[in-house]
Amino acid sequence: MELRGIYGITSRAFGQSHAESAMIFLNGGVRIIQYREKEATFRVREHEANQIKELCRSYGATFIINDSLDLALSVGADGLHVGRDDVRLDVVSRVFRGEIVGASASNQKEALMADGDGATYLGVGTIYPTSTKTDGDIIGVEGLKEIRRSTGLPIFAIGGIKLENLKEVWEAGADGVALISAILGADNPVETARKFVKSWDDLSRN
Ligand code: TZP
Ligand code: MG
Repeated sequence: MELRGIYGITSRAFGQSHAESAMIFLNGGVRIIQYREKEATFRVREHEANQIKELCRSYGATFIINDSLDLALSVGADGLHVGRDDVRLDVVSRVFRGEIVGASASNQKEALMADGDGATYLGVGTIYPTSTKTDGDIIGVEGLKEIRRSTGLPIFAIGGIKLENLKEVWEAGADGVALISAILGADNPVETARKFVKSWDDLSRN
């Protein structure tokens, strides 16, 4: 599985359901999808995650679950993404058979710890202010560059990323970008997803 490019995170913040969010990303050419739901019951999340896993299978996309090791085990996800408030990476590596383990990092220390504890990629942010997550530190592209210098793991930059700042994030050394608002909140989300995929391909080729 190639850990680079556009990474779509499902969300109900812009009116779509999680399955609809996933379909938008997939139809727009995005091939890494994360299911992120912090409020619903386990059984509701299990149902939604299974739906999205099947969608990902039929598109040949990678399916990652946010936060919940139990959910990732239950549905057999390809990957799990954990942050500082979630299950520890050493526990994940003991019990999770999925090949992808993502960890959030907002500074060099967290990046180095995640690297040492077995993460296979990093979610690095919050890069720019965004309405979908307001509790994280804004680290800017300077913070991203510092983390880039400290690890060889694939880095997905996250937070406030738009078509207009994609080049800046690419130049700072990200391997990909994780997105909610710029795609799911766009007037034409599928078309916008396509633009992100193409823009990232163009940047990577040149
Ligand atoms: N972590 C940092 S920002 C964010 C998460 C989960 C939400 C995604 O940001 P955006 O600006 O909606 O793409
Ligand atoms: Mg989390």
